[in-house]
Amino acid sequence: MTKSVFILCLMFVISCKNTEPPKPLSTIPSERQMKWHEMEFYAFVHFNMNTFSNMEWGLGSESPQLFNPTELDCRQWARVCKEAGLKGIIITAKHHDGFCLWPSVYTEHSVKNSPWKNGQGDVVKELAEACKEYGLKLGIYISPWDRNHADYGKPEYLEYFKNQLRELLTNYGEIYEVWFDGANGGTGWYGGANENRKIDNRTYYEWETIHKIVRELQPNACMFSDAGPDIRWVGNEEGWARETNWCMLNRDSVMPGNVPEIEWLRSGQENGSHWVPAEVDVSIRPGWYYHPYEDHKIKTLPQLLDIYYNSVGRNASLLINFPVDKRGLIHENDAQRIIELAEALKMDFAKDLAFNKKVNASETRENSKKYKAGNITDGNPKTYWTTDDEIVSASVTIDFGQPAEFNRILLQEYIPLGQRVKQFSVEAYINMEWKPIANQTTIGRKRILRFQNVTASKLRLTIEDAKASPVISNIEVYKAPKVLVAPEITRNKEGVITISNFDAGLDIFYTVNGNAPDAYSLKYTEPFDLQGKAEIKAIAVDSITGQKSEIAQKYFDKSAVKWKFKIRPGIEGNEVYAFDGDVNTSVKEKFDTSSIFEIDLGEILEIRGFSYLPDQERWNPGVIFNYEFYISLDGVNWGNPVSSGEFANIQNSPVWQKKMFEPVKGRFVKLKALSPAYENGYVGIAEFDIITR
Ligand code: FUL
Repeated sequence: MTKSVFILCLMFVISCKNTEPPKPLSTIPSERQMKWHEMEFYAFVHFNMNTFSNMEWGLGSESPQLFNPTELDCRQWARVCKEAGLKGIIITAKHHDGFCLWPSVYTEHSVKNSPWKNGQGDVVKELAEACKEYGLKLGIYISPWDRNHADYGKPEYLEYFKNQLRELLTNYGEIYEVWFDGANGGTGWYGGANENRKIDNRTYYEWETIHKIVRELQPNACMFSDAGPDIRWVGNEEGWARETNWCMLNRDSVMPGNVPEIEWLRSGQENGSHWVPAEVDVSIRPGWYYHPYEDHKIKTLPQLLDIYYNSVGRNASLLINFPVDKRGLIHENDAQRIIELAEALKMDFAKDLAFNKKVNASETRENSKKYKAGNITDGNPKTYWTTDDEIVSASVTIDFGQPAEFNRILLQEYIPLGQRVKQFSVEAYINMEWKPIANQTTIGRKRILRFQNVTASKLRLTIEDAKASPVISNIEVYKAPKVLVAPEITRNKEGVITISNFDAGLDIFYTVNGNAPDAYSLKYTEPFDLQGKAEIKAIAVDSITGQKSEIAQKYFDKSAVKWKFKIRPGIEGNEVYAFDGDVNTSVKEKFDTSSIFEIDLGEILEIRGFSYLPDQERWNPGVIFNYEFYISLDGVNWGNPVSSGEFANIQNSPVWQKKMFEPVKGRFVKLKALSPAYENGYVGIAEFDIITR
């Protein structure tokens, strides 16, 4: 044999060497979980009795007569979700108040006794059909806690609950997710008993039997709860998972409604016994259910983008909730916002700059082509790059061929073999030097890193540590456009103006004379002092593309620097909250026969109006309905009110209220509440301002 033939043979032998894949870790996803992972982003719909009683948690005593949507259209829900790229819809078939959206044969507390469609309707059925038509999957939320049922807390209720579950899992086709809420036990109507019923949430529900029913009737459905068994709650309802997020959990030490350590849910557990990945559930509005007074509180595009990157981008799935309104429709503003998000995401992930690019690895398993580095840029989720078993630290370098500008990196582990990476870093080759971009921990099914634009010819991913040989299936690199939303302008009590921007890579330009700003206006670099009246207008500008945001504008009267709020016993909050420029702080009190909020303006001014933003707190907002407004020169003699009446429709729309009157000179002002807007009986102020001449 000649030397060259020998070398060829040797190379052949080497390339034919053991190309066994790495052994899966002991905890890996099931097939049904793998299918669920692919869903990634899907919708929740909270629509039920609470929509009509204007509550978040109904008591169970509500009359079915209340349930009467005027234009219910599940096809509209499905259309919006489809357009937004969502893959499924989970419906609150029964919430804590016990009302059933389907005509269950086991209770009278359902749509069949409502005026809607003369009791002939079935919301679950209509949604199942709409989902089918639009190619979406259907999920079911059924609350274990039932504040309507007379037997809740007794074994009889369990039979009822199981029967209902069977109905839902038998009559509506394929169900992809069954959602078991952790909120459990407490006060309720309970068939008229009106009492507090405590249950032991570890034993009462006999979860094992319930799981069996689901497995038997819907073998492909994943079950969600605080403790899985298939999908876990992420430990908050704000829309984020931790950056370090493992799919594993010591499932047996958590029960629905009984979580010893919330961090286990937020980060998972590196050595958890079961595969129980996190689902991030969050509402597009503050509430889960529709309330007209939250029409102005739909999450902004920047907020939704953060939520997406902090969930899908952190190895979790995202369940975004639409509080369907009393008509039975996703409110047009919510629909518009979710489409905006879909469009922004489309642009963020428009062109993968790493696709099919050359990749080198510091190590490859058995030097085999099967596991070559190029597998991570081939767009095929089934191929991956991996190393020999004993190696837990290695790197891959992507060569763009020429300098490329980017600000997003998407990484994926091949999770059928388990989640492995514990620590990784990313560097960019800029001007012949490797510069660090990120130092991070877990990857999991999907990890997306966001950072300011860099221009580099190469990119290096180094797995610093892993539970076993790293198995990476995918790297994508993108240049997302800047998020051009109008900046936010605020002024604090001291008269300092801050203009803030969602995307740190943009410039802000502003004017203080009411003129429209452009790239030649004043450039905002830091907060500035502005004591007097001014109308500020600001825009965000992408200095590279020249693109501009919409104009933000805000009118300021005199600053509150000299103002003093009179704190009396009973008032919650501190003396600046009513004029600190922060809408999230407030002064408030429980309304008695009248409540007076008094401010010393520190100087005599000619006042011709005032503006009032009620307390914006979610749970117990202080909102004034009937009012009187007084002005005094000395704080002793007040005379008659200069303005009085009501803040019309403030219950439904607690936004800025403005009242104007004939100019009056004074130094002291008093906003007197004559009645609260809500039954909670609180009155208060988030922000207050005066309008001078
Ligand atoms: C919570 C429930 O108590 C809320 O009402 C809502 O359904 C949310 C998704 O889960 O635990």
